[in-house]
Amino acid sequence: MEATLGLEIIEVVEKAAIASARLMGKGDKNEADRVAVEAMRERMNQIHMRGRIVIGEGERDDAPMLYIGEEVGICTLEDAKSYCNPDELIEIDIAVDPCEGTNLCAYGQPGSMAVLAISEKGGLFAAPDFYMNKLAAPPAAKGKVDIRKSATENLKILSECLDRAIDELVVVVMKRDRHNELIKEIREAGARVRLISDGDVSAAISCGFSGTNIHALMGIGAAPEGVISAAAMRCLGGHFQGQLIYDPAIVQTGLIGESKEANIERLTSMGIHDPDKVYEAEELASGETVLFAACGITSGTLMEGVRFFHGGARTQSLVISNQSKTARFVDTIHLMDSTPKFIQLR
Ligand code: VTB
Repeated sequence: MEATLGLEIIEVVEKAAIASARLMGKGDKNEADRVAVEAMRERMNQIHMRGRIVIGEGERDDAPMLYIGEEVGICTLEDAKSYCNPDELIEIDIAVDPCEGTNLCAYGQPGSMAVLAISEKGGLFAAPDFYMNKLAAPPAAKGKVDIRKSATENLKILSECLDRAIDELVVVVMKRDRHNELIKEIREAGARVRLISDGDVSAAISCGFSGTNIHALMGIGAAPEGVISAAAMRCLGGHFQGQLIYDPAIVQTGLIGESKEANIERLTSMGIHDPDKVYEAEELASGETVLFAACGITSGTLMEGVRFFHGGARTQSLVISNQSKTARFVDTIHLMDSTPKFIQLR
């Protein structure tokens, strides 16, 4: 899968990032998202693959493109057998977030990116559109920290695993009222908190790399993006756990339906019989082959954002594979004018 898709998926996230970046700072998050979706889908449909969106822009009725269940790729066409080779006809599942951190992009803030994860059919958990409590930590703490433990306990474990004092640790938390207690606890335990307004995928994955000065992500974000983060963290050998949040009182938004009971019913109808289950990275991204790709829209901890120049743009992407055990940072210059231009190296 990596051999056939590796390079192509870089272009998929690059195209989405460039499209969104043109709207960076324009204050319109819906438009920044819409153009990313369109660009991502267009490039995906040029790939010789048989893909199905398992995490996307929502259900078919409210998302016209990259909706859950949409088939993408040339080999999904009826006569595909005549021009796609057997490898390309293998069904694959795709999780996408064409503009993760739409607000960040719309307001020119750091950390938005175009992102996707791919696995063989059934290899990615089709997370419902709920919230998820998340815990991400570096590989050294994998399996040692635990989302069922308190933040205080986890920080002690983290400090031992990373051989640092607690006050040398940085925990990323999204700035939301629902996290007020958590933030207080982390500070009281002695660690430092980096509050972000949006974009917990980038924060989770940053825990997988040393040198980012991010040692944990804690708190509640969206569940579908949790699967994408888990895919990357599984490849990187980092720690990632997620637990669905279905009680509207906990997230303090009406976005997940009016009552806890109705939400449990919805989860049951989707085949989730233990709504309190703690999912490990290996369960959220269980496939034998897992590929992750991201491209910076605005600059963040891991990647530079899109930089436009006269006649082109420069992007930085990250492709992670559990098969080749690689994390590749790809620096690309896109020449969009018909007349080639002098390329500036740095
Ligand atoms: C967003 C977004 C995050 O979670 O905030 C969302 O920025 C859900 O939280 O990156 P709210 O509804 O409170 O905004 C993420 O999308 C991803 O988990």
